[in-house]
Amino acid sequence: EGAQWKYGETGYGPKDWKKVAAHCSESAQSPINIETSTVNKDSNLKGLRFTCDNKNGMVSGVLVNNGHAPTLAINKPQGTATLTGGPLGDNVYRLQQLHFHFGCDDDKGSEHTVNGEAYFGELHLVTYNTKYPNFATSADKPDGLAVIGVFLQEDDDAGEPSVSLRALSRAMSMIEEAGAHVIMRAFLYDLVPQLRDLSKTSFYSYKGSLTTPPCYQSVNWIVLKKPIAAGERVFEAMRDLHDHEEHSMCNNFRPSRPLNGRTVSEYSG
Ligand code: 1SD
Ligand code: ZN
Repeated sequence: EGAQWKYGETGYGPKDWKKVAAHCSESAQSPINIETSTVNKDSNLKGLRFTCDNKNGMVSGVLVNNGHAPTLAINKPQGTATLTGGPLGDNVYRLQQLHFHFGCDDDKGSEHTVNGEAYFGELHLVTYNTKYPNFATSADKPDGLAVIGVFLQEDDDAGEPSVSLRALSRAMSMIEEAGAHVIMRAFLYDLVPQLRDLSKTSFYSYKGSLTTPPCYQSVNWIVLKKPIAAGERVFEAMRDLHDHEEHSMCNNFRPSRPLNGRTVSEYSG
């Protein structure tokens, strides 16, 4: 077995991920800092379409502590969602899983930053291109994945946390140890209200990578401008999660990678 990658400065932290996965040192990596003054306001860019199989965007699956992030692996036969349009053109992407990155402190935790500012956390909705047979075969293809990133902000500014986010954070108390899992469901339209009408939602998009090893450069990133509300209890539940070394999982974000000439486009909904 190879070395276990991790977050932080010691051991196989982000600076050493290239020793674990060579792709991590390539030039179109994620996350990035989004400088709003230099984004390409692309008037030809169309809105996205997000369609859920079930009413209210109900999904069910297994919430897993994989040691890196609390991840809801969606049981797709019971209903999932598709994403198309915008920078994805006619390709149809299917939702595979969602997971959270978050900070130990309230002033950092998101992977993407905007004008150098981090949010407390970032939700990732991971979708794969249905022109490939499944997630695993699409994960290393240049057009293989699309990930919707949604910032988490403290409730004072953004409202109350959703019922679904509170339910997810309560379920996290049942999976504090790495390897633990619990079956649960969530309502995507409640978790991220913008998903109800994604075609009217403003976002940034660019071509990048998985933010964790193996760092494949296969991701069409779609970062929503408007955050969702979280709260102190949500943050605390996340911070009680443990990694493989039984440390707190918090600060499970990769520092920004250089843009290296890539274009970030902006869609204003
Ligand atoms: O960090 C996740 C990783 O856990 C896994 O879910 C991967 C997809 O195989 O995606 C990355 S990320 O780029 O969505 N952060
Ligand atoms: Zn992620």
